[in-house]
Amino acid sequence: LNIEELSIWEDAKQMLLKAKNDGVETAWDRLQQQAPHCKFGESGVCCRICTMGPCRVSKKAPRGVCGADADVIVARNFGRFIAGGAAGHSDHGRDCIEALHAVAHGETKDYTIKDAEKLMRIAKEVGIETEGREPLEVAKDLAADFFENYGTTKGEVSFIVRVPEKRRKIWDKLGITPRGVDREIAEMMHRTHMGCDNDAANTVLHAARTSLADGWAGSMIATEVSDILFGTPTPNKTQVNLGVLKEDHVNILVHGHNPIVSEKIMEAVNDPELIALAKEKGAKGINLAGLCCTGNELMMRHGIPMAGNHLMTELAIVTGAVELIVVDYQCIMPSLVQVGSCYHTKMVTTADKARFTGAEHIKFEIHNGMEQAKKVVRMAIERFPLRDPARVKIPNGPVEVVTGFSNEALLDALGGSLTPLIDAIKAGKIRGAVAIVGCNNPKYKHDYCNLNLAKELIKRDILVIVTGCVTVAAGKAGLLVPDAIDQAGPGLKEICGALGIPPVIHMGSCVDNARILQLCALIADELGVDISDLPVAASSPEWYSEKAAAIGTYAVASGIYTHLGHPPNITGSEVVTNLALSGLDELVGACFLIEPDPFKAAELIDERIKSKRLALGL
Ligand code: BF8
Ligand code: SF4
Repeated sequence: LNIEELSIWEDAKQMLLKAKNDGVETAWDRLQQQAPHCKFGESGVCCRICTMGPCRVSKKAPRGVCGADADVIVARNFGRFIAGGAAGHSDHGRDCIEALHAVAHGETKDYTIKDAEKLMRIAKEVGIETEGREPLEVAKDLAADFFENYGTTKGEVSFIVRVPEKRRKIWDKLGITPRGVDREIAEMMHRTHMGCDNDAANTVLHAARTSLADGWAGSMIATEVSDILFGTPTPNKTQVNLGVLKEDHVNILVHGHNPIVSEKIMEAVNDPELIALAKEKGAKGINLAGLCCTGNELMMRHGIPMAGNHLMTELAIVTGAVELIVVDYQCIMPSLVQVGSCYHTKMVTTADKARFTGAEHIKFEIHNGMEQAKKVVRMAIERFPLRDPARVKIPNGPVEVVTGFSNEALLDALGGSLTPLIDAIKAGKIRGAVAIVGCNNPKYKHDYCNLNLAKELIKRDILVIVTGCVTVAAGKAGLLVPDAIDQAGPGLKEICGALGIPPVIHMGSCVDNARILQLCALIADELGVDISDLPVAASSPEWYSEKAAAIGTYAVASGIYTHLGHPPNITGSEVVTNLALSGLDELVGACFLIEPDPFKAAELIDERIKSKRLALGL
């Protein structure tokens, strides 16, 4: 492996070299062992849905034992892929509702309502009586309403009220209005049982419906409830990259997705008794840093620094300076246990649904979050004396970022209404907006596409919004500060300069892509058009996960043209591939663009934005 080719970042390269010298295996090594990948799997034509198979279809054997052809097999695999992603985001949302429910019913002292104004506003929005009522009473009803979003009888999800009229009509006509999160996911599992939905296009439409239940319910509920419980983000400054780790401190990393765990860890590291204990053990203090989406959650709300994104998670441990990594669920490489065991790093799991062999399990529940968090922090402190200073290397030079742009904060920055933003779009100073979201994937040079796409777009006066792992890429390159306007085109520079905001705006974690959906809907409503009429796009250049595919699919089904660096495993079916790349455009007003080169992708996205502006008469 040529380390220079693996990542664009200095901190990553230094740690890749250290990993090599320390004999630590990383995702890049294992990718090499796995290559070349199975072509049947890659094109989606391997079916393992029943024991008459497994079947892998080809020109020579075009149908599985049951008679399913490539189209049916690919569509079923894709449908289940989307269901997996939607389940991840949405089950995270459910855990947030459980916390809200427990708070409302007085079942926990560990969590509270931090943003009562938002609680009342959201409750009112979904039709709950708020006049003259106590916040906790309203919270009971809101939790109950949100729980119902997961069921089967509601008919449509609560946040359907946010969907522009024209979009709702399109969904109704196609029969893809999401009815309930669990219902759509379960129905996808049913449809893809042998002998059920054997029409590829029909299965793909249900995949769209399932993803919409994620975007407009599961993820949206996760975001809104997290704001209610932990505070709605407002702009704040912090730092990113491995340089945020501190040589003379106890270093704790939070990794995963749900702020229910990471918020308590954050409180525990500020506990005076624990800080005193850390000092007793010879450390100057306790340093907390985030990884991946739970890192995004803490960064957005509290300015906790971010150590890295998906491909930095193993490398953060390779610094040898991490006492403990505490995780909840999703995107946590099982390899972290092994990497940790090469140093003194302890891995702690907190959710019964995400245990890792070899890690210590400290179960977090709504009623004991604080107690458990203190246990975890104490455990980290106890490990500080075990650190081998000779094996510690922390890359220096963390980079400043500005974060915290919830829609509420963005509106504030705009002076209370969307008008200045819309005027800037109309005047062509901001030509459009693109959300660059999602992951890393070792099949790409780490963050090369994420970063270059962002840079290319802002040069073209296109506002960029980032979430998830792309946040760290943009942050490390210095794009998340107001000064980055110097890298933007003249129009974007003028507007962002006047507002004092960066040309690349951080909106949070992956469930927070729901904030972007809402923003698009607000702009569409303001203009009296559909979301698909807006000069906007989405992109996930280096995506890897089922969740990212669900996000891409709900973006398209919501009318947002979506770029991916590589296709999902669908290329074995002409029907499914054609639907994704063009057919969906006729049905939902948007489709996917597949382009691995970020410069070409920027050009193609720009073309689309141009055509949308033209159609709007701009
Ligand atoms: O939900 S961006 S690698 S951490 S899947 Fe995972 Fe991808 Fe990162 Fe968050 Ni999102
Ligand atoms: Fe083979 Fe059909 Fe069974 Fe799939 S469902 S494994 S194609 S027989």
